[in-house]
Amino acid sequence: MGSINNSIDFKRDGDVAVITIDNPPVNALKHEVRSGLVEALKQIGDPAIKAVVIACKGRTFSAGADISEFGKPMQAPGLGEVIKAIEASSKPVVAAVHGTAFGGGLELALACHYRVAVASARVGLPEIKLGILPGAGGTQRLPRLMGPEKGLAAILSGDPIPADQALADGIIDEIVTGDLTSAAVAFARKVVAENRPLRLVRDREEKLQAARANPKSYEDAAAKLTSRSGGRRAPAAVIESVRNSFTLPFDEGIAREQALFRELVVTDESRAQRHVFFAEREAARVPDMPSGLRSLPFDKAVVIGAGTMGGGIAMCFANAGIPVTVVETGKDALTKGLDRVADTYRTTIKRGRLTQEEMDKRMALISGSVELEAAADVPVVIEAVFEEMGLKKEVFAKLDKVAKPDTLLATNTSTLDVNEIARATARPKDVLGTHFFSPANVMRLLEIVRGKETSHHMLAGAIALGRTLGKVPVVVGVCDGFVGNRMLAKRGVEAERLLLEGALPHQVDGAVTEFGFPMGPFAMGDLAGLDVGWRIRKARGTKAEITDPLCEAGRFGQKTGKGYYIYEKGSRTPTPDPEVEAIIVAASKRLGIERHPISKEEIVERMIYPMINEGARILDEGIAYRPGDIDVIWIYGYGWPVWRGGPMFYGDTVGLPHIRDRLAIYAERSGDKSLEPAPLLARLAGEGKGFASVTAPKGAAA
Ligand code: T1G
Ligand code: NAD
Repeated sequence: MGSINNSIDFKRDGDVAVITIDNPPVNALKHEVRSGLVEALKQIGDPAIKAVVIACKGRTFSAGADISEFGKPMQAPGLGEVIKAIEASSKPVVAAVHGTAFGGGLELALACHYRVAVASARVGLPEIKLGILPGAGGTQRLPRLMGPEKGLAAILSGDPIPADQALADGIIDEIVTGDLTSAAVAFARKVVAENRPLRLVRDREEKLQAARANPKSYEDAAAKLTSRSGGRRAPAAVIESVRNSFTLPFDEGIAREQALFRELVVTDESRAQRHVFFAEREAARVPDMPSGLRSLPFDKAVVIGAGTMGGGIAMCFANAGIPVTVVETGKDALTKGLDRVADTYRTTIKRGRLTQEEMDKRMALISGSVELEAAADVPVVIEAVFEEMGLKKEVFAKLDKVAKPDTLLATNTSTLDVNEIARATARPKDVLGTHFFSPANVMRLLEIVRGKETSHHMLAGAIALGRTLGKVPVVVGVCDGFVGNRMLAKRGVEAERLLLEGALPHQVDGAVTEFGFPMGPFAMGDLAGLDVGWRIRKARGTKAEITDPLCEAGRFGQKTGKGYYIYEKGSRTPTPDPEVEAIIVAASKRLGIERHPISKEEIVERMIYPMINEGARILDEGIAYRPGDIDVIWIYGYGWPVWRGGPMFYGDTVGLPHIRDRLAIYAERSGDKSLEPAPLLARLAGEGKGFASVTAPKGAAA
């Protein structure tokens, strides 16, 4: 409880006023905080007060505007008024920064005359990650400290800037040690004692001169930085607004920034990215999970199998500083697997994203073995051997004998029944799926597959492990392909149907990448390896009219240099291959299908709507708790464009009645009953509702 209101406290430390924000967990600048700040600043007129410090309680300086207030009528005072009140001060105002001063939080600090920070602090303007731009002066003040080009890069990436870098860039004036507020008060007293100038950032023009002298350099930098922004509105608005910082008078720049902010905050793009922000945090919540569960100490690990996935998973542990042992069938396979890991690190070094010293440190954390006994004394084992049920059950039965009690036993299977694998042990409560995505050391998603017997203790452990490895954990139930691959399979069937009817891989991939995916279904198939699906189909006795002949011809994708596309040696660039076109045309002929042109719009509908439909079934079956979980899975596991919010959010944006009607047409045309609108989708469409109205059933177990 502050002296001004619940969120704002005003204290005197001698001749320095200390205004403290206290709105846990991240001091978001909600209405009460803003009005409290304006009230507090009214009190600094007291002649006994020589300077002011603005600080925050808890784990961080303000992380910005309260995102949950967006889309609602904004209550006055706005952040702009708070900033005006700070800039109107005739006494030095010092911001005391710790944790993450993000968005409006940094803009508040930039309105102060000086900023001091602890060494662990980070600052940034991440608004672009919410489909907006800084709306409280960030695009006008940050370029005045860093210069327009550096400022532009910082705002377009939205990434955090560590304190030492912020000091070098002139954002922070001093890095302090000891108690932050006391150090800030001392700094403020020094400013008064040394009669330092009260320069507002708004009046700082020196860093703008270079851009004014050579605006082309800015335009070139802007073009380079947004070469892959795919027509999204926010990046273009940021470029315009930062340009205004050195081409318009300050107040005009501010007015235009606010206008752009108002335009963007109501776009589907921003609504989508705000949805993802909260959905990502919600996704790790398991409705029936008791609180206060004891977590597992993940201080070492074992990975079984050093193939495409095993190697990547081992890198996740090493990247998190956790020693890991990789177990393989024999020395050759082990050496091959560890060599591939080293190659991957070397590629990262070549790209300038890792130092040799860092690589050496991580490789030193990865050891190899051909003995499963290596798993005798570790808190977690992740199995990533071939996708064959018999083999996996054999491995888990052996693990059951070797591993100590309370070991998290996880399988990386992408499709198999986790309950059946668990039953190969006497401790099914300790077994679950940890479904990583290829390349495992890059993709951030971790589908945690909860088995019927899986204990809350192990579930909580797996979620915590996911976070430790820098992943976005989402808990799902057991079914064929879980959530992501189950929906992907629907897209795969329709993608092959499109090829048979008249499209070619590059046309389908072109439409899907234009929609916003980094790559289309066929290039993605080539990356993951067409043989994975082929092994599964052979095991099940099902077939694919086009992909099977490709695999029989040894075209497994990038790993064999040929798949749906052909790849030059050492290149990952897909090139259309007339041989593939011939195989496709032959398949259409074999099946008596008349090939015809298919529009981009139809391709996109048939790539997306069947997945949304399957998502509705997944929700109905309780395999996913919330529509947002499905969206997070697709954004972090399958490259769904974040500014479209994920398949379920996108479905609501398009409107479920339209999707229902289109699906009915495609089902009719193809005779494929699985394309008929799912009961949940049809019901919501009929009721004029969206998936957003679907919430996690209380106490639900996936
Ligand atoms: N508004 C509302 N709630 C927020 C929030 C925010 N800005 N930031 C975090 N939360 C909630 C979050 O939902 C979660 O809630 C809890 O706080 C802990 O967060 C004018 C307009 C600061 C790095 O984009 O990046 O300013 O799930 O789990 O991992 O120009 O939160 O517990 O119920 O993420 O330690 C710009 C967003 C806003 C920063 C902390 N600011 N936040 O990470 O905890 S736009 C941002 C973060 C703006 C101005 C514009 C991270 C964090 P719950 P958490 P964390
Ligand atoms: P892979 O063929 O590249 O590697 C499998 C490795 O397991 C091989 O190196 C093999 O020698 C080793 N192995 C086999 N039996 C073993 C045993 N008894 N003990 C130790 N090692 C053994 O396969 P992958 O693509 O890495 O797939 C591994 C698992 O991950 C599968 O279950 C697959 O479904 C799943 N998965 C694959 C992907 C993908 O995109 N490739 C994505 C997610 C999940």
